[in-house]
Amino acid sequence: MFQPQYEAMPAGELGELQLSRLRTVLERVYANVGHYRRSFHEAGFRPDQLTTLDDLRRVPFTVKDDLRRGYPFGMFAAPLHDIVRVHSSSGTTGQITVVGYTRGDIERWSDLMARTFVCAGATADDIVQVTYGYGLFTGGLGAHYGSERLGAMTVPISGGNTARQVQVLRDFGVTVLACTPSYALLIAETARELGVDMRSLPLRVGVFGAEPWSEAMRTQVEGALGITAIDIYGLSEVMGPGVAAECLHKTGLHIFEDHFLVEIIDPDTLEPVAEGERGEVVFTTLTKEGIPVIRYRTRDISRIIPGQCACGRTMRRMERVTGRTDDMLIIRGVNVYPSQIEQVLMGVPGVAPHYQVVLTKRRSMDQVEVHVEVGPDIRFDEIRALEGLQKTVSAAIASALAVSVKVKLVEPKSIQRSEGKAKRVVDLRSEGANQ
Ligand code: DLL
Repeated sequence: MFQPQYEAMPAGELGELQLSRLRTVLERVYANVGHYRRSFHEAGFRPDQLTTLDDLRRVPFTVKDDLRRGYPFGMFAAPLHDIVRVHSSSGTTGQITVVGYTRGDIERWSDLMARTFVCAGATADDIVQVTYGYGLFTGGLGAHYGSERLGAMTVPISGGNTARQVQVLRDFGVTVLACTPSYALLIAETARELGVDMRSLPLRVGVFGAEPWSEAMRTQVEGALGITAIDIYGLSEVMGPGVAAECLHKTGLHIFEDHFLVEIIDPDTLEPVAEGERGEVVFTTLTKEGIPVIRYRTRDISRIIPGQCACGRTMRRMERVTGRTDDMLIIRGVNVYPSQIEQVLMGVPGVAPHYQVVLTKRRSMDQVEVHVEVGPDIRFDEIRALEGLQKTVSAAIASALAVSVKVKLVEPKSIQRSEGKAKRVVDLRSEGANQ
């Protein structure tokens, strides 16, 4: 553990720490952020009325639109003079939102990312290749500061130029790779083409996150690179990476609860779900100064895994995030996440782990088509083999997800590879695809 005094804190002590930190952060936003002052007033709540953690339920939720309305700096709780860094969310679902960090925030973030690396088994003796993008995205610099805080040799290569990534992995004897899981697959594919046997290199661990990925994808990447792949989670509004991470037991992601208070709610009723049930993850930051968020609705779906982890960390674990409420497809009444489709595809021999879910509209009805690449062993001109494979994929999806979708096999390499977050859903419903 990197900070055992916190990571293995008894639950009672953790609760006390959270309560005192919660009071401080509520006072901070009440005093400094117009949005919170107004929303607390409307709810008839004052920070000095907080006596238990449950009292937080009297405070309204914060949503992405609240942050957008404050664009760029309106939600900051510290004077701009004290802000030493800004990042922003990726903006894939609308206008970007800006987050600001004080010097203290950067310190704590570095610690939490060092914790993340230690969760993955990394030490100061490791060589860490940071392939998350550097820039406004939190992945690159977040991982960079954490790796340096750990004392590891840090290679700040950022994303892109995949052949160069392979060369550096090999020549520098890199032992830890930090990137998105989909980019890890592209690195594996590129290494194969370059004749580099990744499995014979010193690379040992992957610290992968920033997008949903399935357990089957983990097996693929681990096999292709000859590593242990660890899932790490975070979001820029809450801090960036370093909010939760798997340890080597790989039984859920430890939430760093001394800094983030977690709630799981039913996204329709907004009430807490029963313990261990799945729902939308809501975070309150307990120690951030630049832009604390109170009851922030992430739109990510997960659940708290009951029980203790064998690693000795007492921080509770969340299940891997299967998807976001806004990525959820409703196919003839059945809720489906792209990552569930991924899980099925990866279990079918003959298809490659590259896919996209394409949405179109026909006579005002939504159509869902899964495009998946055939693997290198299947000849694309063998009609019969393709027909058989298509039937197998369709049947596997129908049996696993209880809904049938149209499957289209596409040629190897025809699905665009990503150097960051993969685009799994292509929505053509409002384009010329309407028929
Ligand atoms: O993706 C921060 C990050 C960087 C996390 C590097 C991990 C590693 P955003 O760009 O704001 O921040 O996107 C946050 O990405 O709400 C989830 O929907 C998704 N996400 C992040 N990590 C995971 C994960 C970064 N391990 C959004 N599994 C979040 C599934 C993830 N989804």
